[in-house]
Amino acid sequence: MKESQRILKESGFNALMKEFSDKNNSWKNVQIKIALTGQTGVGKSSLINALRNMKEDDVGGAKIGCTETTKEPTPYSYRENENVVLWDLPGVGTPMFPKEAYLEKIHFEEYDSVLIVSNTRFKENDTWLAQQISVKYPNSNLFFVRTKVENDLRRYQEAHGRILFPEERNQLCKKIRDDCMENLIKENIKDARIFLVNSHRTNEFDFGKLQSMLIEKVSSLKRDAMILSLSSVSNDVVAEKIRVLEGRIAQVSLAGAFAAIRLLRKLLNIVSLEEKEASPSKISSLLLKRVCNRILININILLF
Ligand SMILES: Nc1nc2c(ncn2[C@@H]2O[C@H](COP(=O)(O)OP(=O)(O)OP(=O)(O)O)[C@@H](O)[C@H]2O)c(=O)[nH]1
Ligand SMILES: [Mg+2]
Repeated sequence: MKESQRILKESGFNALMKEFSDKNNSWKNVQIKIALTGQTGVGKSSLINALRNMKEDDVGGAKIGCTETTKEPTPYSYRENENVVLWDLPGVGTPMFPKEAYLEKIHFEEYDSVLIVSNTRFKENDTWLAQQISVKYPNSNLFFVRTKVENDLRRYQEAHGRILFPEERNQLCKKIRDDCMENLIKENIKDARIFLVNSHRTNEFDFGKLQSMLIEKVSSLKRDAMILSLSSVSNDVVAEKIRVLEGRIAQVSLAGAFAAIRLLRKLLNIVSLEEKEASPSKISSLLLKRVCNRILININILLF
């Protein structure tokens, strides 16, 4: 508050409004890079579209397909903030990105988080990459995403000729997660964070948890930037978004209050001029003056 008064006194109203605006928009300038890598066809691009709450055909949507589609690292920014970027990376061992050159070509130290994506248990190339990242970039936030989980459930249902009970469904998910975990532990990757998703339905399985985890792993300013950039596809994100926006109310109200004071003062000047002229509108001017003064007093009590 004192800072606001100082700026107002020293630099004027417009400078103060600019200060409010800069503070409120600072999150837009924070850069966040998230990498998605994995073998061809596992669903990297589909996951990117799901995280951005977009479809393939939307403007800027990632192309998906049955043939190898992601051949070059491709950035996809969030609609709400172009500084939060999901990078669609070709998998390890693709023709242009052989294993030997993979780490040289993709600079993992530049990313805030890395998602290794697979539609089955994690295979040799995935575990090799996870080991390399853990050793060479121990501060990186590594996540494992297991896609197309609903296919496993469907296959199970078909085999049993009936719909699964919710408990059976949960058990099957646990089995898939445990199976992935065991496989990673065998390759000496401990405490892996595994998320099961269906990129076509973001309200199922661990999609919301994945978003929350991505948010949690970035620093606090980046966290706000990311929350405000995310489309509200899950309840977890909606709750986070409300929390950040509530924190901004004070800032925005303060800007509004200063603007209101300025407006009321202008109005009072006009009213005072009218009073002097003894025009027919004098009575309404006096009334208006009283109202303006009362509002000004109230705002001043609130502010100072
Ligand atoms: N059922 C189901 N299908 C999915 C899911 N994710 C992706 N797919 C399908 O899997 C196929 C490949 O998806 P992409 O997103 O193009 O896979 P990718 O990893 O980007 O593939 P490349 O670009 O070739 O490396 C498409 O037909 C998608 O519709 C999912 O969660 N569930
Ligand atoms: Mg792709």
